[in-house]
Amino acid sequence: MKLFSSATSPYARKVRACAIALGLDDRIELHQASAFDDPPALLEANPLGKVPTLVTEDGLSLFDSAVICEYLDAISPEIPMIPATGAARWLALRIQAIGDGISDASLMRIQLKRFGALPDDAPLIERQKRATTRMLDQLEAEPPDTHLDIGTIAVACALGFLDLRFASDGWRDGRPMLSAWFERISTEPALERTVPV
Ligand SMILES: N[C@@H](CCC(=O)N[C@@H](CS)C(=O)NCC(=O)O)C(=O)O
Repeated sequence: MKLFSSATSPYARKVRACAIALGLDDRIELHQASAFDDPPALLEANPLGKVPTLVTEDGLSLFDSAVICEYLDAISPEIPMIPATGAARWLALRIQAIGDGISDASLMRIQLKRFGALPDDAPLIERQKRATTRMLDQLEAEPPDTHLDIGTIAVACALGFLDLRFASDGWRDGRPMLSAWFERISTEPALERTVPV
């Protein structure tokens, strides 16, 4: 399988971490792609021009990160990252949406600033920041489980992205429970091996 990925994308990290946890990483060939450069091979696989994009061994291209993780889960004999049924499934998917939502808001902040040339206090940027703050506060009140699944991976990748791009926001400040959760989950090999640089 071929995975179009970038070293800093929290969504690509989510897929790579899932692949490691599912014992599939040695079947994946990583193709580093800078999405905004519109590399032709990426556009051919995914006209939306986004990473992550996976091309399966059958030549099917899959995106976005949630769909790719679901595919990897389906072809792996390991314990699933997405529980098949019941309350555990909806909880894991809900936590995934929380992690991806924080990543979406963070990415939007970057793009509005970089491409929209907006100042840090522009209303749309402030809105993304407020959404992130509220969700981080909710996670502090109710930290996720400490086992690895699609939800905990997504939240860990989102927090890692905050460390990379918004370290000065100090997301750990006043959030000891979430900080401790993050320290603990970050020792999982799937996350340790995919830390963004
Ligand atoms: N919802 C998508 C988001 C993917 C995404 O936005 N990736 C960014 C890189 S972090 C990208 O490729 N951006 C290029 C663009 O928006 O044109 C997913 O979960 O895979």
